Amino acid sequence: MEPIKNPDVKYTKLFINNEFVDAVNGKTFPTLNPVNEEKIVDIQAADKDDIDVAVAAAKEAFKRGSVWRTMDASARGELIYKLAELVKRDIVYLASLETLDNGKPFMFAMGDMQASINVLKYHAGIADKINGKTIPVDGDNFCYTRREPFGVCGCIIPWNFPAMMFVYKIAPALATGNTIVIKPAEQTPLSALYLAALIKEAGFPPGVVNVVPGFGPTAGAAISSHPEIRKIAFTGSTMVGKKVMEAAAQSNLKKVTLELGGKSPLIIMPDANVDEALAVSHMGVFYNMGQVCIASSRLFVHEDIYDDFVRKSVELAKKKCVGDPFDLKMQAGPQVNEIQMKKILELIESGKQQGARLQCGGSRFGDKGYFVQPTVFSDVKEDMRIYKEEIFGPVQSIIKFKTTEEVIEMANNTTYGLAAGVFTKDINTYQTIVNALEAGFVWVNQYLNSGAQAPFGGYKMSGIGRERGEEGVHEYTQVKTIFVKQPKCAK
Ligand code: TXE
Repeated sequence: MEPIKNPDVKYTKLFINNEFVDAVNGKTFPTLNPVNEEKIVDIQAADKDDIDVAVAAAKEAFKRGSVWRTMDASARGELIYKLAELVKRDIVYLASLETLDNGKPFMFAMGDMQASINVLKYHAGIADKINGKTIPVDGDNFCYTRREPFGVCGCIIPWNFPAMMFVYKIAPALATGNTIVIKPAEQTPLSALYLAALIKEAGFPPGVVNVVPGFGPTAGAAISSHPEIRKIAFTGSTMVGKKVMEAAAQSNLKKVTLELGGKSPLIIMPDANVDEALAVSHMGVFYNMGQVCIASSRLFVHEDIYDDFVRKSVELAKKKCVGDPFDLKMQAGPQVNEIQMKKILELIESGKQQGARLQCGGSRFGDKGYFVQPTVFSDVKEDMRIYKEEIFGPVQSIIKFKTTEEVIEMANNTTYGLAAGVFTKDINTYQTIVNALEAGFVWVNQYLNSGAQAPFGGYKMSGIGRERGEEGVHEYTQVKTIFVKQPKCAK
């Protein structure tokens, strides 16, 4: 499949009530091409006033008696399915737009779009299967529960998987009958705005989905503190996650779900299939230029196989083709922006200074665009910043261990708890490790694979709540319990 190298940008305005509109104050911001640092286009910037307009539209769409509110759940499912088909129809264009705006290699962007289609189809199917319960309570009562929508949901998403994150948020919210105000990341607004046009084309009523590109401290903060938004779903940094939760608490105690950062351990036991473990641990941290919340950013390798594993990991990193993400031969593109590139280079510097052994990479790649060389550190220790902090870049940190007990302790020695992995052929070892790991998602003899049906989310400071699967759907509902007086003879 060939990309469209210069995709036309069709939409640059806020999407409210199924129309593209200017921001109230008319301000704009540029979105940049991370390959050449040049402006792609100016985007209308939402601020507090625009969030108020968008929330009013979403509230109106949710009003009792509205088209959306009275629509059958199966009909909501059909609309979501239609949206999935439109994404499929325009997959090459959407993936090309994502590559342009984010810098990820085109085939990765295609993978994101396919994952988005899968997530939409899952939620299309589940829309009319969100059941309550009948509960055998004591006394002359009939008791049942209903899972009801919250009403207006706010969503704030990051730039590492722009379209996918958009879909992860809107699909369960729509399946459960909510309405939405969603803010894409300021670095990557383009695919979200195109998806907005597809939402209209699919036939969703006006106001059901409103897309408000803008900055975090303005538009984002206005969403998290809005008194009429009843639930907020956020994906981003742990630091901002705390702010979102604080604003939610201070405003109206809206329900909060958070998907935050990680420092995920991947453990390679001495009996592992080394060839597979090598390839998987490489992808685990270098996929999407390391800009993945579940990146296997701490690689624990048993001392018996350590030297060989490090040597081969370095060979893999050195072979990586870095360059123009529209070139199908490239396996890595640039980081999303200058801030991220500088953060990564600064952490690499800290690794060098704190005594980790730099095996390859370690610098910027070229002098135009936000490229970073694939970097491997060995001899990483627990007190180093590269062990503790989320780098979010193409940096592999390898740590040597001796015993199972020791590696469990080290793996859990982090404030995060998003994901983890283990490679071993021993059933007892794998069960011991899997059950001991403090992480919301654990892979065995693989890493990164996932599915729309499987719940995903973090332990500890990696998040609150789950996305995807039935658990993810339930996060967009609140339970109403109904007690009905019942005649004795009905018991
Ligand atoms: O994240 P922010 P940034 C991690 C990763 C990365 C670091 C910083 O380590 O290097 O975070 O990235 C919005 N109120 N992750 O600065 O700021 C913002 O506009 C409300 C991990 O880009 O958290 C954007 O839409 N919203 C992560 C979103 O929050 C605010 C993915 C995320 O941006 C806000 C991204 C505020 N006060 C970064 N300030 C993952 N879990 O995958 C910002 N935002």
